[in-house]
Amino acid sequence: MSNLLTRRNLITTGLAAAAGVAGLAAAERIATRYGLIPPDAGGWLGPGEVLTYAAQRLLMGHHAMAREFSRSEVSKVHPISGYPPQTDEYQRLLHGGFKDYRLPVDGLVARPVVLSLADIKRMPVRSQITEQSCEEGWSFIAEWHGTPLYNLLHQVGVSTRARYIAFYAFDGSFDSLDLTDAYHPQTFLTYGLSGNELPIDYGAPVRLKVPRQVGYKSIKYLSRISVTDSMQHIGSGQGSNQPDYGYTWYAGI
Ligand SMILES: Nc1nc2c(c(=O)[nH]1)N[C@H]1C(S)=C(S)[C@@H](COP(=O)(O)O)O[C@H]1N2
Ligand SMILES: [Mo]
Repeated sequence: MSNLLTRRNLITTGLAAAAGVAGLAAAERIATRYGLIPPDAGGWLGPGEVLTYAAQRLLMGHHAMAREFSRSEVSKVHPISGYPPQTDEYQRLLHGGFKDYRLPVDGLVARPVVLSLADIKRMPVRSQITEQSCEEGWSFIAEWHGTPLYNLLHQVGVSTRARYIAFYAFDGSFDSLDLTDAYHPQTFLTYGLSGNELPIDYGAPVRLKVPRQVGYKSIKYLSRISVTDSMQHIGSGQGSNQPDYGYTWYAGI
């Protein structure tokens, strides 16, 4: 029996037990229909991660919100992960005050666009005071400004064939979200921090904020967004460069 089947069985057996579903075949249909099998179940994920994804999708539903805080709870120190991109392209954009910054949004969309920073700032402005937790053990609460990603997704018209949104960065990082997390109201395209422009260290000019997942899903220095029906062409097929460091594609908290 393949790993995929073994792990599928693990979920469906658990589902059948937990939900009192009559029969494994019914549980299997439910797990597939409601998207409880993560896209990487056949590969490098352990059963634990598969269950985490399934349990969060089941127990938290599609609209569970990350906790939001008040301004008085904002952390004094905002730790930084990584370094600003050293590429010529990024350095040129930075020195031009990001006037020449362009964000292509392509793939399975009706209306591909190439957005300037001004275009992004014209979308409805929202803020969130949320906690970012790094897999390395630190976290901080900060106030971020931007627009919910769903505004962009509505603008470009996501195809019914779409399953993932891939995010690429100027420093070579990349990651992806399923549509549940991509359309989640707290998933933001972010260009401001604490009432100011997004500082370079925190991902200028535009980053992703995904407060329902661990920090590495909040890709900084966004250079391209692409809508796809498969992870096959996102990196080496794992949908993220984090698995190269031993971390999982789905990192819900
Ligand atoms: N492009 C890019 N995005 C990135 C990273 C990075 O190195 N490059 N680090 C990630 C990690 S591991 C974390 S915890 C958060 C940290 O965000 P911060 O530096 O704003 O605190 O950014 C994430 N996004
Ligand atoms: Mo991190």
